[in-house]
Amino acid sequence: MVYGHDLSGSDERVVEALLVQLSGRDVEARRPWLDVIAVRERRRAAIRERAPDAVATLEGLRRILPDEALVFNDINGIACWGAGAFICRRPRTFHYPIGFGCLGFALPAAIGAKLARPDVPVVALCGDGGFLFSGHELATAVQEDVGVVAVVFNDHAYGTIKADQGYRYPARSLGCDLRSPDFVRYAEAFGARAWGVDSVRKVPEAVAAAMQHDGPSLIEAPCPQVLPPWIEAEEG
Ligand SMILES: Cc1ncc(C[n+]2csc(CCOP(=O)(O)OP(=O)(O)O)c2C)c(N)n1
Ligand SMILES: [Mg+2]
Repeated sequence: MVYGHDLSGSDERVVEALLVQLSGRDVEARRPWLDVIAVRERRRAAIRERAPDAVATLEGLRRILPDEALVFNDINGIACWGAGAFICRRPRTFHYPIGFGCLGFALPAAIGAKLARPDVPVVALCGDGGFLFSGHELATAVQEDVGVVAVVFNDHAYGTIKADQGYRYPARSLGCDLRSPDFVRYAEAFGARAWGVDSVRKVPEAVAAAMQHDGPSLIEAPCPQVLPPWIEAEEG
């Protein structure tokens, strides 16, 4: 492990050779960059305390996705931690609609990206609420045979909003519970391959399996509701 990155085989030998070359040099000159790495590690550790399932899922995805894979996010209880916890190794590989935070972004954006870069895996990370803003674009993906992988994290709610409301107005929430459709059957109705897993932590292996096939896939997983990061930003 080097700075939290999983290295194996030849990667590890390269790092060992680099460390030999660096020994005795003035590493202080590199301090600002090392500080950035340390800050990122501390931030991920703090996020792990708040949202352990999210960090485990994002780390698992990082392990199974090649560095050049493209990840598209809606705002949901897993993906909203990605800006702090997902390890990016290539520019423009992690897409998160910060600012407008527009739900429904992830799947259509992923379809467009896969059309532009058919050579790399493309994954959309959606919540059950956000997926219903644009999930019908599975029709486009099937029609054009676009091999995106859509993940639906299902907590049967606008869960981050529900947790936010519960925090500000204890024991009260309004308009947040959702009666989700059966997302597997929904996707299959469009002609996509779809299946469910019984734990959010099984999402990475399911995404790895989906990447072995052509055409669009959907994976549905249960997920916990946690206070979203913007609460900390306001309170903190
Ligand atoms: C177009 C749009 N409408 C409303 C919102 C406000 N909003 C932010 S997160 C969220 C809940 C999303 O629910 P879901 O996709 O199920 O993810 P969860 O929070 O449950 O993990 C909502 C409604 C938004 N960001 N964008
Ligand atoms: Mg939800």
